[in-house]
Amino acid sequence: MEKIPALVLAVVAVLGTGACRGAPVVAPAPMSAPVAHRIIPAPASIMLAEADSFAITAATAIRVEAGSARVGEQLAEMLRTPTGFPVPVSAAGGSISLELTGAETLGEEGYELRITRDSVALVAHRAAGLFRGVQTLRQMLPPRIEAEESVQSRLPWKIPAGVIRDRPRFAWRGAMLDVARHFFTVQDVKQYIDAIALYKINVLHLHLSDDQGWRIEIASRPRLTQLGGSTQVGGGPGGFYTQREYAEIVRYAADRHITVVPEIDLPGHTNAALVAYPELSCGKQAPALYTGIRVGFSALCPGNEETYRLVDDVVRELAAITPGPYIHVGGDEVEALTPADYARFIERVQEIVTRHGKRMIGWEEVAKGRLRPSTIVQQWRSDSAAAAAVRQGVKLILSPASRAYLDMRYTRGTMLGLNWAGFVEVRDAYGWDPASFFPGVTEADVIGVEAPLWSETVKNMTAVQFMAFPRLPAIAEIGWSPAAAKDWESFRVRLAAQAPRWEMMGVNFHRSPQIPWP
Ligand code: NGO
Repeated sequence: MEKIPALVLAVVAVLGTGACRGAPVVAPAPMSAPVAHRIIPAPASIMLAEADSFAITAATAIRVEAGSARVGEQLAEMLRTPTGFPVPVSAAGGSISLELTGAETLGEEGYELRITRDSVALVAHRAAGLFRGVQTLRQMLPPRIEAEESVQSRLPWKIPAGVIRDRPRFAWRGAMLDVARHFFTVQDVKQYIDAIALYKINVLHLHLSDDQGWRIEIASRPRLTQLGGSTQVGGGPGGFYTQREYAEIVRYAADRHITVVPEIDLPGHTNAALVAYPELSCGKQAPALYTGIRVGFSALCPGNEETYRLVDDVVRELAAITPGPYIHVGGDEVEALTPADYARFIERVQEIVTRHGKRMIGWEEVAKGRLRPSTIVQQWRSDSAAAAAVRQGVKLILSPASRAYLDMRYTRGTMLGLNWAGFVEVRDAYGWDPASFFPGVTEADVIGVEAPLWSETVKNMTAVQFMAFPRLPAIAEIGWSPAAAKDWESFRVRLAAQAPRWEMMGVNFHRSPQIPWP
């Protein structure tokens, strides 16, 4: 702020439109909405002087230092194509600077943006913070910044002057993609990573195995993918990632400061594994490949030592190709085992994951076992399970199906998806708070939120996008923005402003009647 005393800073509170809460909504035309009304998730603090602005021109250059060079290059790439400007990146100088001189209090992902008529200074403590700040800049530029060819003639490229200070409320803001029910290619997953990065999502959870398919190569157990990867829901050809392809996804995500969390669902949801290794089922009968969408019928036999040798092989290989600290072991919906057998199984798997140097994550059912304090429980269905996990002293990821499941249908009128947890319109996805949603669960118990996209009915990327947009940005804001900045009237206007951007990006979305689309 020091550098722009001459500016009369208009305080554009993100809460600003809240006054009309409950009243009939007279929404401003989103395209003419102030820039503050375009940013999702809402920054922690934003002061803009809309009358003054920084313009990107043919002379714009980006100044970086060693630790900010990659993000500087990413920003330059974002600007070059649509503007047609050269946008050089160097240590020598430039009107846009990316610095890692930010205070430690900005944390891993916080950043500050100081924008004057002459310069843009983006400051963070870590490169991830710079990357998040670039997403804010991206949203402050006109939607045609997303164009895939030069639209230079349509100047100007302006960013309003002001100061933004921002950092996330929760450390975990995840998106889960089920690549087991329907398989998605490496290219598909990269496309999803690009779309979620725009909303400052920092975890991609890949659901890599289920009854219908095993999707990750395990070199010591080739039959898992040879047999278990050969089909999907509806009987299509399925598919799997080689370890090299998986590493490519991990690298692509890391480049966007997104951690990949691989999930192998155990001991249930294992029909595909049992097709490959029938001796691991208690009945020792080889099941047939499964292409339906029932759940709960399959389980690895917990009394068979061979089961733990398979789990060890899988976890060892997965740990070796996963730089992130977590391995998700599922644990949901096991109807075929006694509670005692289930609990013992989970505790042994927890030891295996720990031995391979990773932290275990499991769906809420795993809290029936005795958990290490480092284990993380992912709530999805019940509130009592969440409270039970908290009593064990573990932290929670919240994915309440009635709010955060991106595979639920929006309304009776939208046909794609399931509705066992009800219909989830945008306002439902937005209208809850992690610190007060469950009795016995406080903000300190929660490490964050995650939006799972299960793919029983979701067959291609057009469908993935339709289910994720606009609900994923709602979950992203719940995870990032301070509780005090949460405001439906403000959010729906900012959401409407995403439409031209998504159209430019080729991202399909649900035109919810709750949103004043342009
Ligand atoms: C449940 C189930 C999944 C389904 C999903 C569909 C969990 C954790 N287990 O969520 O197997 O695909 O619902 O919404």
